[in-house]
Amino acid sequence: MNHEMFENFLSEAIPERSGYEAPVIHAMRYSLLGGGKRVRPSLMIAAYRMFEEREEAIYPYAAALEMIHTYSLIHDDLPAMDDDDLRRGRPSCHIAHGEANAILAGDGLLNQAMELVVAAGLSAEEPKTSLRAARSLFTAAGIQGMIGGQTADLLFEGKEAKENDLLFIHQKKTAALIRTALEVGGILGGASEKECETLKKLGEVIGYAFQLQDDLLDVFSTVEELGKPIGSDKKNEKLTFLKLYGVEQTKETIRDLFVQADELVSSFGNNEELQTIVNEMLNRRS
Ligand code: GRG
Repeated sequence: MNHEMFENFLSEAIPERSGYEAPVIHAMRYSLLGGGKRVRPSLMIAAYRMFEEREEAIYPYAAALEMIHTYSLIHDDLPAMDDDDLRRGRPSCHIAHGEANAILAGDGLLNQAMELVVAAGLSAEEPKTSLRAARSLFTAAGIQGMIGGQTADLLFEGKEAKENDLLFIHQKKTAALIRTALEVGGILGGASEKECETLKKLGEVIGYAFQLQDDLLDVFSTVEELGKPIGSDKKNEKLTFLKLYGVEQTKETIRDLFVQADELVSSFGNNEELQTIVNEMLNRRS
């Protein structure tokens, strides 16, 4: 992915305004443009580029996904949820812009994501393909995906639970957006049904690994490296794989998932960009 072009696209998708809506726009831009690894757009674009050369066509979808992800981080940091003061190396949105603006900024980002995807569909040559991509994206973000997972995550705070409960939370809260990133890249690139299924499976595998790493980083990383508070899971009595199974098993499971991911990526030709991103993700330190 061309990072500079994508950052420009994101910035232009939410231009600064000086009118009455300025406070919410400042808050949206503050969170969206203030750092972030851009893992999900990178995955979407890399999946797309296995089938299509020019990446700009998929920017509206990649930007929409990053907006949805950013809104979830803003809302997750609110006092009513995880109550975290630091995000992407800076004060969380509600600390910098106030709680009301942070709620609105999250809502605004979700809405802007919809506007981008609808506009892209209207000018597409094959609107049905755009609708399939839109359905994947918004289902992943909704009650069957990220919102459902976040609800379960809150439900299990401080509670005993089984592996299946944990799997539900990880698949929905974290893996759903990663899975749709790859699926949308495949759908819009023109991948076959079978290839889309493989991409979805890959998304589940790396989404799970990504969450297990997040558990480890929350304990063993530093605030400087992560750009967000460490020990947040313990503070909120979160149910995590690490808590259930310990460090060694968590690391071993990540290694197993890595092998599975490698096999799935290798089933595609022209997969260098995707391979690089998956490797970077699975070796991440922040
Ligand atoms: C509030 C609807 C709603 C959902 C919140 C994002 C989320 C769901 C919770 C945040 C806590 C958490 C551990 C989520 C798992 C997903 C995850 C690892 C998010 C962080 O993603 P990165 O590392 O962040 O890609 P950057 O800042 O690099 O974009």
